[in-house]
This record gives sequence, structure tokens and C-alpha cells, in this order.
Amino acid sequence: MTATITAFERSPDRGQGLARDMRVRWALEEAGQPYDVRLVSFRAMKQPAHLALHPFGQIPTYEEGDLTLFESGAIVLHIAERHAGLLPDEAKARARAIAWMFAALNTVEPPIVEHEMASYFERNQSWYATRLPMLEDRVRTRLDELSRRLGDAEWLDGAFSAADLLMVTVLRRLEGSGLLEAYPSLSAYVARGKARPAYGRAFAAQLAVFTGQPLAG
Ligand code: GTB
Repeated sequence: MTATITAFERSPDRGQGLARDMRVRWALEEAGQPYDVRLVSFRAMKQPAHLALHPFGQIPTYEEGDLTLFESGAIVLHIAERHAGLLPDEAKARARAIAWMFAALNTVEPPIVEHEMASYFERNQSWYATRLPMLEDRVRTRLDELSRRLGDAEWLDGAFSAADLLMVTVLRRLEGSGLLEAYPSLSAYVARGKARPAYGRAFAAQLAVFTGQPLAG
């Protein structure tokens, strides 16, 4: 059964693939699963029809038959549990990969989002210049720890998994800030993720929404 996901009709990132539908698209591409996309406006996201799918009026959502999911991490886990290629088969390795999925979303993403939100919404506030070094330090703490653990490894724990998929999308939110670029091993890790053919297909699909161009092929 082909799943339907929701995505921004007009993403504020202008097709950079930073909105969280990108994770779901990438997971579906890795799993080789076709999907439909329903584009929603900011207004429609807050209307009852969408709120019935997503209690917080956000994207992405995922509909598959009579199953509706929200939360990008839960959606990626659902896809990974049902299709080969995104989680190890061996039970302990699988549990560790899921732990890394939570780490990406619960431990690494929050300080990155906090830093990003401040730069969008607090830039003109009197306290911004005082607060920024603290926000940057919180991000650097996580990047220090993550780069130490990753070391020279290609992926977080053995083969590429849904954990890497989530971690790469989380780290991508720092691109251009100078913070990620200070960690060559993490920059290379993100580049490895972005070089995967499934990532390329997912990125092209979301970019096509912004450019209004149909996908080639
Ligand atoms: N925890 C939820 C999940 O992982 O699914 C968070 C979902 C979420 O934040 N969705 C955002 C949304 O719908 C889009 S992804 N926002 C509208 C609203 O809350 O009213 C966040 C996002 C938005 C835009 C950019 N960007 O332009 O760069 C990047 C990320």
C-alpha cells in the first residue's frame, strides 16, 4: 500500500531539504518504497482536517491504509522496522541503532534547534549577543562528543542505518553556521549521507516542490 506523507506547500527553506519531511522521504527512498505527497499550506496545517492527523498542526504526517503517524522519528522507525536496509537484523545491534535514533532527536537536535530559533527570532533582541555564545557552546559540546565517538568510522554503529539518516538530517541544520564546518569528520559524515543515491532522490523530490518543476525521469 502506497503511503502518503505531508510536506510544506511552500517550504521556508526554499528547497534546501531542511524541513522534516526530508527524513521521511529519504527513509522511503532507502527502503525502495513509493510514496505520495500531499502539500499543505501553513493555514491548512492548523485546520481540523490536518489537526486530525497531527495534533500539533505540523508536517510531516504519514498515512498508510488506516494507520496515521506523526513525528518524523516515529515515522522513520516505522519504515525502518518494516523494510530492509535501515536497521540491523541482529537484536542488540538493532537496539543500539534505535538508541542512536533517539540520541539524534533527543540529545543532538535540541541545542541545534535552540540555536537556530534564536538566530531567526531573537536576532534583534538586546540579549541576543549575550545569549549566542552560550547557545553555540551547547551545540559545540554535542559536536565534540559526537565527533569523538564517531572517530574514523563511516557510520555511527556499523552499517548505515536509520540512526545515521536522522543524525545527518539533524547536523544538516547547522550547515552554513560555521559550527559544523569546524568538525571535518562530522562534515565528512554528513557529506557521506548526502552522497547516498536515496538521499539524492529524496532531495530532488522536495526541491521539485519549490521549483515547481516535475521530477525528471
Ligand atoms: N518533532 C516533530 C517531528 O520531528 O516531526 C517536529 C515537526 C516540525 O517541527 N514540523 C515543522 C512544522 O510543521 C516543519 S519541520 N512547522 C510548522 C508549524 O509548527 O506551524 C521544521 C523546519 C521548518 C522550516 C525549516 N526551514 O525552513 O529551514 C527547517 C525546519
